[in-house]
Amino acid sequence: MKACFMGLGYIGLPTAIIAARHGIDVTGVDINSKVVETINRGEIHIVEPGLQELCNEVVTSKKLIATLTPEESEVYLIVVPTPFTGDHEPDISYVEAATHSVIPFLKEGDLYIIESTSPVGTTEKMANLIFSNRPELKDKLHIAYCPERVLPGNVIYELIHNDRVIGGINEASTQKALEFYGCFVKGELHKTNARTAEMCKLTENSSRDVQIAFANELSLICDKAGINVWELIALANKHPRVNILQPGSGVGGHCIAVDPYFITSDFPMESQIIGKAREINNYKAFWCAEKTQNTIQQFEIDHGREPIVALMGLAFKPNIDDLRESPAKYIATKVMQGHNNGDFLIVEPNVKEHKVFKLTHYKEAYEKADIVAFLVAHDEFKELAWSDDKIILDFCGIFKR
Ligand code: SAJ
Repeated sequence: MKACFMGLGYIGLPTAIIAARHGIDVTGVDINSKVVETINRGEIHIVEPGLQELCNEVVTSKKLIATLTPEESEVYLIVVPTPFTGDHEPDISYVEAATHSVIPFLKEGDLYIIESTSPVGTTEKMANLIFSNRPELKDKLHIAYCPERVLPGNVIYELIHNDRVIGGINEASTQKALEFYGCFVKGELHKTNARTAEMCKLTENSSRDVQIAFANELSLICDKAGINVWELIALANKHPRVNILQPGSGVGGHCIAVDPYFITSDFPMESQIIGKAREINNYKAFWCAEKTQNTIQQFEIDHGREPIVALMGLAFKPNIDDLRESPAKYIATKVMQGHNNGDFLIVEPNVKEHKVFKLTHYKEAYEKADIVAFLVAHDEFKELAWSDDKIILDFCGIFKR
């Protein structure tokens, strides 16, 4: 079987590699020539444990070949980004562009799958685009939507073992896509229609966003009420049917902080909780920045000098090097505005160098600082001992005090 993967990013590349390892002849297409060259050397341009070795293996055996343009195949997968515009409207132009470029290659019996997170109705829209360009293929193609749900850092395992939701534009399409994923997925494959599969992906990430917003809202209430939110949540979670997540410095990354907008932009009146959760999680980062700034001002009043401030963590979540859409990075930038760079010790143990932030080792920063703001709950930070001599702003539960 020949498959053409459009997009070799955080999801497209690992999926292409796993498919190739399971005997499929994969053409991997990316618009970035550097990405194509890197992969064809058997190397990878993303950080994902274990992937480098597998890439080298499938490139050496010629099961995966990266190119800049698609090639005739039996299966076409669209795995490109779907960002949002400044108004929080989904931007499906990459999906459209990738679809346009495979249209000339499509033939009777082929399977076209979208994996990119997409607003409800995108698969039907792309089907119409294909058939308006190739009317002779109407009812002769299989078209389906199948979202990925892997967690960065554990992608290889989850790609194979997670259950998948597969929704075709008709029963035959669903069945054909199911057979394709059956080649390399060991998790269960659940059949539905394309619209439900699209909404399912948006629902999963919105559900997590809403649950985190609940924890973040509690943290704001507890701060005012003089209650330790970590103790409160641990106690509430002793109830057999309560399972509250952890508050933090906001919600980041390219998925949970983005996908809910794909619902709120199409269903603004109906998506009240989903919309409010986005606001709360965004506000939490703003609140952490303000709290840090106020603490700095108070220190100056109390001590008649500027404090040394340690900002602990820049990544969008614990124990990764990914700074995309990171609330910690936003907080650091906002807090440092109008200040001398030298007053701040910026820490990110998972990154060696940063072009904007001068990084300091976490132990040195913690030791030297008058004020310490924990922005990300990296494992390293949990080894530090509580110090009564410092002002500690524990936004993500390092000491849970
Ligand atoms: N966070 C909290 N408190 C928590 C849990 C998370 O503040 O209790 C924050 C994190 O610090 C981070 C953000 O939420 O800023 C998102 O992190 P995450 O670990 O919840 O999720 P992602 O963005 O790495 O991956 C999610 C996953 N989706 C769900 O768990 C429903 C993953 O399975 C998806 O494949 C991925 O989005 C995606 O690509 O859509």
